[in-house]
Amino acid sequence: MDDVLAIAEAFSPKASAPIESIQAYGSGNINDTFLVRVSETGHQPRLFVLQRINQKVFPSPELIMINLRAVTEHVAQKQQTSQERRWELPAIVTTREGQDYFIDAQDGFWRALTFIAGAKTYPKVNDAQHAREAGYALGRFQRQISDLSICALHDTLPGFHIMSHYLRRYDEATATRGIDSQSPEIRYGANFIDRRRDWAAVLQDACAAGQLMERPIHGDPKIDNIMIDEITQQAVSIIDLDTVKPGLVQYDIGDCLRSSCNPLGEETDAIDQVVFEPDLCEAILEGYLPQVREFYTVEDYAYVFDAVRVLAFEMGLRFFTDHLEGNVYFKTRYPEHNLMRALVQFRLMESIEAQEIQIRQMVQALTDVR
Ligand code: GN1
Ligand code: MG
Repeated sequence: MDDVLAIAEAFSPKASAPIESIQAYGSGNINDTFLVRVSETGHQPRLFVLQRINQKVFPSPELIMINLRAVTEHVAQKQQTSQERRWELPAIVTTREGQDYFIDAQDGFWRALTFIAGAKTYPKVNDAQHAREAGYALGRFQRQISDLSICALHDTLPGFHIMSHYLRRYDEATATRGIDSQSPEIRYGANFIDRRRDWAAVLQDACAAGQLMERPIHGDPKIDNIMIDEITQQAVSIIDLDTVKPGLVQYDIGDCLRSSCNPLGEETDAIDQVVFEPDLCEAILEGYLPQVREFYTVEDYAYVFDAVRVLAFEMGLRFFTDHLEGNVYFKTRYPEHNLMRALVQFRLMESIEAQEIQIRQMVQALTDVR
């Protein structure tokens, strides 16, 4: 932690304010995150979140910071009336020199963000109320950035959510390792992918055909990136804004649904019990759809079902490929961790597919009454 202490000091407000503590924080799969507590004489300690950006994943992390500035300034400009419910996005904490980031002696890329007090995130959904709040938070965020020009945003992660890109990587990984000699789980996964690969680019195809359009999106609105107020139990923030960039709103609602309608969460090893829970889906859409009605088109609604199906597939494919590649992208706690995560997403996808008619009807019904 000694190195981290020196870096935290670069972001702490005054040279005289001692750092009280630094602890590892959160459960992100990509970056390293710490919570830093700074003493303030006569006041409560000040907290901020310190992160080292994973440069194997994000090749140009300075673009993340440019986007973050554009987004937070855009949102801050908008009027907030006093009777509105609490809602705050993480803001950049600059270094003592006024910079948005700090590069250490090993070329590590660090940045700091404000801490959202009195609220927490959950790795899986608790109940329908939690799901409704997750939907609300995503919808509210998308609405707030919907009038930000996509030209103002850099592509922080080329190929993100693009299925042809993930399938190419998968093909390369299988060409290197071969599948036939592998375990039954791997052969099952490979079969699963083969049966769906021709359909996988459905969202990108709809975009190329002019049915869907790129807008600013969050990119990673899984359930544990939604912060819930500890007292009111309402969503007060959506965090992890590294993947805010031009994309399809379907990636966002698909990711929100696939991560929030799986009550066992994406880290479970009870694969056979994984289901996509329709009541949670309904609650999310009830929270989400009223927020996005200003900019949603008829086609946007029509692709909500494909969105959730694709995002479960995308995540399964990415975890599976990472397992084949030797766990080079997502953090893992044991060698088969990514394989397990992939099987959870594949099982979830089967449950989604089995409920296609009901989910489509649900979206339709909630669209009719909006
Ligand atoms: C990664 O870092 P984290 O945990 O917020 C990943 C997302 C996945 C998620 C699955 C940049 O997000 O796309 O949905 O893991 N982020 C990136 O848990 O690849
Ligand atoms: Mg993330």
